Amino acid sequence: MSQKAIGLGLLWIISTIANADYVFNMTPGITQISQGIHQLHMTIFWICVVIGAGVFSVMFYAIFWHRKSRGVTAAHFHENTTVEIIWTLIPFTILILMAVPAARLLIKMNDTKTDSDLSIKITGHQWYWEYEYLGEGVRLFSRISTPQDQIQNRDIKNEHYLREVDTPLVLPEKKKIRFLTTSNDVIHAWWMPALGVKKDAIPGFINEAWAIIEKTGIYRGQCAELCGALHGFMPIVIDVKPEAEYQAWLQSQKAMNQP
Ligand SMILES: [Cu+2]
Repeated sequence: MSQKAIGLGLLWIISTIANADYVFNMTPGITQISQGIHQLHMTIFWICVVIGAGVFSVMFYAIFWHRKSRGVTAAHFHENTTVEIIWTLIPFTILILMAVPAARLLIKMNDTKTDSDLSIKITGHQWYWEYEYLGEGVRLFSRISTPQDQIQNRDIKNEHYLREVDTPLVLPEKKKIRFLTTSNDVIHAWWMPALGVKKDAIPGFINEAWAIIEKTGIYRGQCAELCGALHGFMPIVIDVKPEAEYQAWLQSQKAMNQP
């Protein structure tokens, strides 16, 4: 083996190790629904892999094995009913098998009506978010907090560049939270990948989504509908707290709002 080949091999090994954390897949998230979406995504991905491998194997076998230089001549049959029935029934069965778990999950995702513990009204504005804790008299305005110097390349960008806000949406852990999204101007979309929630916020309409969050922590999302010049500058941050801490925070907010 030449020195160059060894060098390239070493370079490949080093770059592979360096990129070990570089993943392409979706994350499972922190709710049963987001994990369900992830599972469904993986199941359907593997079904596609098996179909792809099967179809390409047969295709390449046919191309190489039955090539002209081997003296193979084409068969002369047309309209074989048995084959046609088989190649209709197999995809049909696969589609039904995929549709059943997908429909089940969709129905679950849309069940915003039963037993919700609290409702948050989310209003999109050009270009910030407004959160109202319905029935609690608490309202927050959440704007991007990345300094202009970083955006204008005059300063070094921090870890959560463009994904940080002044006031995060505070949510309780293990409670059924109903989100009602709407907008004050143009169409926005409230997208929080960790919750498996992505809902359009449309002026004059109210869309619904829900989540029971299983894990405390800070999670980040973005506006996912092109909504004007600063569309990329209206991030979403949620701060998920244990129930008791959330209640204490809510009471402090209520106290602040009192005249
Ligand atoms: Cu927007």
